[in-house]
Amino acid sequence: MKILVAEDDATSRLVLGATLRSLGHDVTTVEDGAAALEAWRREEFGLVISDWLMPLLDGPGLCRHVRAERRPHYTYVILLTSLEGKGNYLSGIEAGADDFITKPLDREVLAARLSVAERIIGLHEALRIEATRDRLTGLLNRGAILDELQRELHRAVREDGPTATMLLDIDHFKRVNDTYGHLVGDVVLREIARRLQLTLRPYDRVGRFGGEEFVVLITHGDAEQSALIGERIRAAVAAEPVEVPGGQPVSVTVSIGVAIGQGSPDDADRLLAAADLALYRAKANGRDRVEV
Ligand code: GH3
Ligand code: MG
Ligand code: MG
Ligand code: MG
Ligand code: MG
Repeated sequence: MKILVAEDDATSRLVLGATLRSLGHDVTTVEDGAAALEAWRREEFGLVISDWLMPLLDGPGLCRHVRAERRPHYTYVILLTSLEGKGNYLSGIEAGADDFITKPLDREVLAARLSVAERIIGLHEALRIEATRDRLTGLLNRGAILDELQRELHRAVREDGPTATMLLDIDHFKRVNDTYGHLVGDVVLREIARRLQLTLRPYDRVGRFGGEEFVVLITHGDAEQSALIGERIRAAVAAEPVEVPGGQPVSVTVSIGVAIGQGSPDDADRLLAAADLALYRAKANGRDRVEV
């Protein structure tokens, strides 16, 4: 596990860090809650182990920040304490802590607590993947790709650069279903999804928007580059018919509409509408083509 340790006492910090490493974990240590918060914002930590009393930001304070800032992954928080008493326990729970470890540390107890943490983090991750994936294609589902679009717009505003949104729609897909049946239609959808992923760069995002429509987000994409990527996708789909187990190969094409966004994080709806309009033009101009 990637573990972040916040502890102001140098000796305790060293001992805890060494113990966690000896248990096979990837550990980052910091001296205060404020430094921990900074590190947590920068990197993805599954588990935070924090001392209670620290000078700038204490354990419960750190915990409150972690709970307030929505991140896609869950952060399991364990508070370290030598403090006794119900009041502290309750205020730790109220701050959002998942568990507590009392000092002095016991290696076996620590290992046992970590196995609970691992189980909860694993469950959360499995749920998150389940909730963001499209079952048929394995791509991001509609909700997840819209979340990604929002994130991408914030990034574009921060970096003052362009970002492109692409809508793809399979041409005459109803015919595929009508001619070969729904199951073959599903095979085609899966294969198109696979070709999309193969064609895109690792940092571009692709999701199934619904039915036989897909969304592609081109990070830093300007008009020229996006037209190029769109054309690459179009060609990758049209190049070879889709192999179908026990049946004839099926030829399909896609139409693609591209819209370039810049400026506002509130642009998601406008961008999608513009991409939809471009897609409509691609259909009207004969399908199997890209319009920006
Ligand atoms: P156009 O070129 O204008 O896009 O024509 P089209 O036939 O693709 O358009 P239309 O929207 O009329 O048809 C979309 C079809 O996609 C209809 C629907 O049955 C099919 N479809 C949607 N989701 C699925 C799915 O999950 N599996 C299968 N096999 N077909 C699906
Ligand atoms: Mg985190
Ligand atoms: Mg302390
Ligand atoms: Mg459609
Ligand atoms: Mg279609």
